[in-house]
Amino acid sequence: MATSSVPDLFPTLRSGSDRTALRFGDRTLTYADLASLASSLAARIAGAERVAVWATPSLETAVGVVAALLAGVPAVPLNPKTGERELAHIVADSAPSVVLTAPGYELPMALGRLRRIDVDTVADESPAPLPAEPPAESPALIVYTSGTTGPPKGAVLPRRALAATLDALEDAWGWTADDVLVHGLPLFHVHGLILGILGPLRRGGEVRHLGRFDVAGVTRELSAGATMLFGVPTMYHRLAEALDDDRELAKALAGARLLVSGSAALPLHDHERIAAATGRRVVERYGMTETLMLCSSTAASAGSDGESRAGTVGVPLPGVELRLVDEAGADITAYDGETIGEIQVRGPNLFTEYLNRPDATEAAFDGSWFRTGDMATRDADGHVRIVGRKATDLIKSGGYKIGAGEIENALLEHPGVREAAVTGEPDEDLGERVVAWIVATDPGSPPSEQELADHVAAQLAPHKRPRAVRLLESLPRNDMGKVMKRALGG
Ligand code: MCA
Ligand code: AMP
Repeated sequence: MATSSVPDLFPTLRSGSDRTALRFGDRTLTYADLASLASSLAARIAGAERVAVWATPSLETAVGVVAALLAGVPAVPLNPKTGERELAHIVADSAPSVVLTAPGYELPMALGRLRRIDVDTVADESPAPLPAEPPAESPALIVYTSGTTGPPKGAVLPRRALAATLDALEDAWGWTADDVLVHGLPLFHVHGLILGILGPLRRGGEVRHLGRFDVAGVTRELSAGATMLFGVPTMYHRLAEALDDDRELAKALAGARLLVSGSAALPLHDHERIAAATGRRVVERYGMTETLMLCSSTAASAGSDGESRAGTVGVPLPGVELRLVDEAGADITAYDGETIGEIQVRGPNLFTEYLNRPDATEAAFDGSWFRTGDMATRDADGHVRIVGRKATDLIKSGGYKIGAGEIENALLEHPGVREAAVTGEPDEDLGERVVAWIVATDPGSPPSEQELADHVAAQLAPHKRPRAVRLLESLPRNDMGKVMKRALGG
């Protein structure tokens, strides 16, 4: 066994335990299997500068990411639905030399020059030894996230940030090796990958991934021993909608130890419907790609006798320093539930930089404090209530962050578009939906809504496509020529 001077990110991997670690459909791996598979793969990719992971919701993605983490090679998870232009950007920016994928996928041209490794999920008879734990500050993952303008930026997340955030959640949620997590989140973002896969593995517990989210899958797994559910508000909204006529679902949710929502605000109405039908309060937590998890309500608030604090995201997690700052840059000291300021944070959970973007990294910080761009108040007992965002140019749809600027740029490349502005509009299911305001090159024959939606889906990603296109003769602009999005309802 290799010795290491740094505590292991996944201590249970060294134990050779035959407990189940991962379950995807009817395929499972024990900790011993996972250690064997991931250490063999780690040996194959050792020394690579970075690896891309074709992050389908599969066992192979989980094994590939764990292998990269064992090898100390930063992994770049890729959304398999990413369109041409966005994928080309991510690959050029992160410059991986290898791509890990489940077998059987035809990978897009943008990945054609990389060495392809099909991830094996049949455990080796004579596995390679587990490598020594890499340094805590070394980069573990590079996760791409949208800003208000320009293409997505790669947030470089060191190992210590992963460990810090997962251990803070252990405290807040009483998360143990006995927990069995069920989720159907995608595996190319922090929520589904770091919390949903690496979280259970760090605790030595089990994760069951549904492949894709559906109400029946949640019911089945929570009725068969799963103890926790992670989801975005759209998923809880769909569960709340189904609860009226689904007693099995109500029973399954009532039996869960913890139902956790995050990535966007869970509307009060859905909180209340779930509490009324199940006696369980959804625990809301707040985080960001760059900062990992920042705030959460505690497990104690989840039971039927738990105090109702719906509408807040709880209190800062252990190790997280949080302050509210007013427009003039001054610290807000009031805990009055009224005074609004920007949330700024620091702590061991933070990213180190945006890859290749020292300018953007510098702009993101106020001294040592990271500017989240989220606006909030604080109650007398420290509960944080998010009331909005500083930028109108960020849209959260179904838990995905979408920058208005990247969609505008893609739309402007379409020959039928002369001017474009993108806003978010309330949507009952997705929280917000993308709306495109277009001035056509030829107003007599504008491009169709479908054509523009397909264009954006092909260039960026299907979830970034406009859900509505509105034609205008001109965009409302101020004296400086800047589009007045508020006049468009954005
Ligand atoms: C899917 N579609 C969407 C979205 N999702 N359109 C807008 N917004 C979306 N969020 C599109 C698909 O491209 C597809 O279009 C059509 O809707 C139906 O696709 P389907 O796969 O059936 O979608 P769905 O099942 O209805 O998806 C809804 C979903 C999904 C399950 C809620 O959006 C989802 O998994 N969201 C999770 C996002 C997430 O993990 N965020 C974490 C990042 P077409 O037919 O044209 O292809 S935030 C984060 O990590 C921070 C740290 C945090 O705090 O958690
Ligand atoms: P992302 O950059 O995709 O990781 O998204 C991070 C953003 O999601 C945060 O800055 C918040 O605006 C939002 N967010 C995450 N969790 C919550 C929550 N529980 N309530 C409200 N907003 C949230």
